[in-house]
Amino acid sequence: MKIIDGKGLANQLKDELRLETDKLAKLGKRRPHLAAVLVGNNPASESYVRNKVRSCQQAGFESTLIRRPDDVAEAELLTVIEQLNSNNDIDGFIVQLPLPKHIDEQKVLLAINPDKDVDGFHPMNFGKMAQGMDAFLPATPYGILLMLEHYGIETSGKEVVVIGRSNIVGTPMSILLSRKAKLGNATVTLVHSRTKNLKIHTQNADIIIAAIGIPKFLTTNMVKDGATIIDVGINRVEDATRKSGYRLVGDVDYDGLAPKVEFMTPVPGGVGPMTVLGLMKNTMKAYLNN
Ligand code: BQF
Repeated sequence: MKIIDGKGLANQLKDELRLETDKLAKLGKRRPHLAAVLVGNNPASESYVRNKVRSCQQAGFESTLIRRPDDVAEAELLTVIEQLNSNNDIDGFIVQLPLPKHIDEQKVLLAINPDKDVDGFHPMNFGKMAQGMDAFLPATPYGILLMLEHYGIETSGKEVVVIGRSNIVGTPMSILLSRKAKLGNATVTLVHSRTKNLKIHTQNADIIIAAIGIPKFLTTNMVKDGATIIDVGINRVEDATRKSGYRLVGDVDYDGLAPKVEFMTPVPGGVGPMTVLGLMKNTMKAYLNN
């Protein structure tokens, strides 16, 4: 089994961004600038936003973190978004998800200027993506495409099974891989919680992208020899032996599958770092579009 080193690849690609931004700075130009809006203090969200701020430093970007309390009014959050939309110093921004239940997530995403929507969650970007137009790709599918490309994993004509149909991973991933494009041309099956006999589909797959959010959901008996496994799951499970009190477990039984598959992403250090890298690439794209 070959490990797909997402962390190493993300670091390499961030170093390449750094060379680009240092060159811009030497020419007297400003650096790309990403802003993040964090509502409340959910520990997982805190850690994701920290990763993004640190990645900005690595890539030589400016970053700004805007915090609001858990009980922020929806109207105030929309005002923050309006200010970011019209602030010419900000190339792109994200609103860290999930949001508290009293806030309408769709309303918030629709308020983001699509030209600054570096998460690619606005329906304008989603629609453009689905039609093969130039757009900000959602960060996780984008990062996965870059991994497949860098490891020379062919998708054309392959059977791909995507497990999970979320707006931010499963659905866009299935669209991108089925498109007529260099990193596409696959025969894609999207399976989900209502799929009958899911194993029938996964056993036939050359590439499986697991994004269902259930620890170790994909087991050895569900996979054919020599398949490629992309594990999007980041599940926190209790672990008293860690000082944090938890560890991260993917959607895949990594140890069981290791002897059987050709390529696999680890958790942590696989898709997660490439997701953040996708966001950095989108921010650079927003900067260059201005
Ligand atoms: C790693 C995310 C679910 C819901 C909202 C590196 C990240 C995670 C893991 C990270 C994620 C997941 C992010 C690792 C951002 C990926 O080493 O394995 C980085 O920061 N992510 C997010 O912003 O929102 C989420 C998952």
